[in-house]
Order: sequence, then structure tokens, then C-alpha cells
Amino acid sequence: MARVFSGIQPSGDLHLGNLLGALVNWERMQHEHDSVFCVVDLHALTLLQDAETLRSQTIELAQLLLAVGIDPEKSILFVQSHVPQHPQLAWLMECTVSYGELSRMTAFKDKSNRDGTKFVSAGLFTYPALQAADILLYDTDFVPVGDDQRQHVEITRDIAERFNSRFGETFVVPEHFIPPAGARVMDLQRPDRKMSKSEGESPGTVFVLEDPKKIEKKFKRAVTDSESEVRYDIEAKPGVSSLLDILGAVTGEDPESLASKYEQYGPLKTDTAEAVIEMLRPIQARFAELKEDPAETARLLKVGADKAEPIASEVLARAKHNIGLLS
Ligand code: AQP
Repeated sequence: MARVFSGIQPSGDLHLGNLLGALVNWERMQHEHDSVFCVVDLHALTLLQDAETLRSQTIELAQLLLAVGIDPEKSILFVQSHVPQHPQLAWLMECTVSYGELSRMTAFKDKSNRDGTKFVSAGLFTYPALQAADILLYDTDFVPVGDDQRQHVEITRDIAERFNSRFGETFVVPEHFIPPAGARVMDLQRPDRKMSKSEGESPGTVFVLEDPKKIEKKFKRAVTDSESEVRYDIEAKPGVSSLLDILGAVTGEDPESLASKYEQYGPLKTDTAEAVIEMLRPIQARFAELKEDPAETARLLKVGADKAEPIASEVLARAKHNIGLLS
């Protein structure tokens, strides 16, 4: 059976982009594949975090993954820092990737140039090497991610191929799985930018745990344009196209055919808000139950780490042997 691996950072509140771009596919794929999912807390450290907030966000994110339907009986669900093989393999990856390759990563350029950034950590620069380690440690075939992660999966493939050609067959070379709809959910106020959780509270981001009334308001105020025609045209009408993309991803319908059903922006906004609220309703209800028992979530994560570690440890041993380290 093919193996699937993906991770998500506990770096802020989960938003609609995370859900449509990644998590709904994790949930789907776990029924057909051997699946490994990870809350990548070490990645969150690339930007400065408050210790208590990081701890509570890690548990909360795991509870959200469970609420979305990740089933710990079907998938391995764990926290990255509980499996020490991740940072260990990351060093081998850092020595296999070049400075030039890391310099070309758009995520690094974006985050290091953000307004107000005073401190750019070395980890922010090298984290694609840690991400490559995360993926390669599980002999992963497919990585379900949003479109923004395409470049990181590409660099992982390059690292795996380089390592294999230098030191002999060691790693499975993974492929990304990017969904046909919802792969890049845009900010409702700035449709040229993807929704992002490290931006914090923002009128353009719809959070999975947000109050339905607030969600409705955010969609009502979504930026469109001065025309009134509903048409799917990402270049000329990014705001309207983004709403059609969201509605398409939630309903499973094609955004272009959805466009033909609307003559005005108002009803499109109302229907999109309603579809999103309905999709989130059961997730919010399940999360409220899980939130009552953080100790149980922590227990499930430990069980997950105990299942992940033997797989990771075998692959790490293979890599260490092939590169010439003493066992
Ligand atoms: N807007 C999005 N549309 C579709 N998919 C998205 N993903 C993220 N944003 C969108 C996918 O969600 C998964 C988890 O990614 P992440 O933990 O990096 O989430 P994030 O929101 O991208 O986090 P940050 O900390 O805010 O990072 P930046 O600032 O880079 O956006 C991934 O599969 C991702 O593709």
C-alpha cells in the first residue's frame, strides 16, 4: 500500500486554506493509504513563539485534526518533536542541499521580508532540509499539500535523488498530491495573497473555529471589483474567482459552471458563506468535545509517536549507514 505523509505547523489558528488545501485530503486519503500525519512543532520555532502558546496550540491543532476526521486507528498521528529522528536526519539533509537551493525558496524570501520582521533565524533558512527529513523518514510515496508547498516537495525530491545517486538507493522519491480545487485559498481582503495562519487575526482569513456570524460578515465584506459580472477569471477578477474556488472546493462543483449560476456578487457571497459554515459546523462541534479532554489527546499523540519512531529509526539507520557513519 502506498504511504502518505504530511505535516502542519502549530503556528496560529487553523484556517479555511489549511482545511481545503490539505486536511480534507488527509482525511480522504487515510482510507486508501498507509497514512502518517504530523504536527510539526519544530517548524513553528523558525519564527519566535511564546512557549505556553506553542504548547497549547500544538494540542489544539491535534484536536482539530481529530475533529476533521483524522482517525488515530487508521493513521499515525504524532508531534514532530516526539520523534528525535526528524532533527537527526535533518542534519544529513542540510549537508545534501546547497545554499543556493535554499536561497531560492520563496517561503524564506516572503517570511524574512515581512513587515516588522526584526530577527530572521537560521532555522527559517534551513527548514526545507528538516521538511525533507520529515517526508523521507517514512518512505513516503505521496505528500498531500496545498499549492504553496509545491516548491518544498520539489526540493525534497532533489535532495532524495542527490543522496541516492551519491550514496546508493536510500530514500523513496516522493510525489506531491495537490488537490484540483482549494489548492490555494486566497485572502478575502487581498486576493493576490494566500490565506495564512501566521498573519494572525485578519478580516481576510476565515478560521475553522470562527463564529458563523463573523464568517458571514467576512464573506460579505470580501473584496471583489467594480464590475458586477460573475465570471471565473483569476487574472482579471481575482476576488470573484477566489469566492468561486472556495464554493467549488466545498461543494465539489466546478468553479466555472458555478459562475454561470450567479448574476450578482451578493448571492455568491451569501451562498459561499453558508456552504463554508455548514462544512465547519460538525468540525466545530467535535472540537468542542475533544477540547474537554486534553490529556486524552496527549495520550493519543504519544501512541502515534510510538508507532512512528520504529519506521523513522529504520530509515535513519539506512541513511547513516549509506553516508558512512559508524553504527
Ligand atoms: N491558503 C492556502 N490554501 C491552500 N492550502 C494552504 N495551506 C496553507 N495555506 C493554504 C496548506 O496547509 C498545510 C499546512 O501548512 P502550514 O502549516 O505551512 O500553514 P500556513 O497557513 O501556510 O502556515 P504559516 O505558518 O502561516 O505559513 P505561511 O506564512 O507560509 O503561510 C500545507 O499543506 C499548506 O500547503
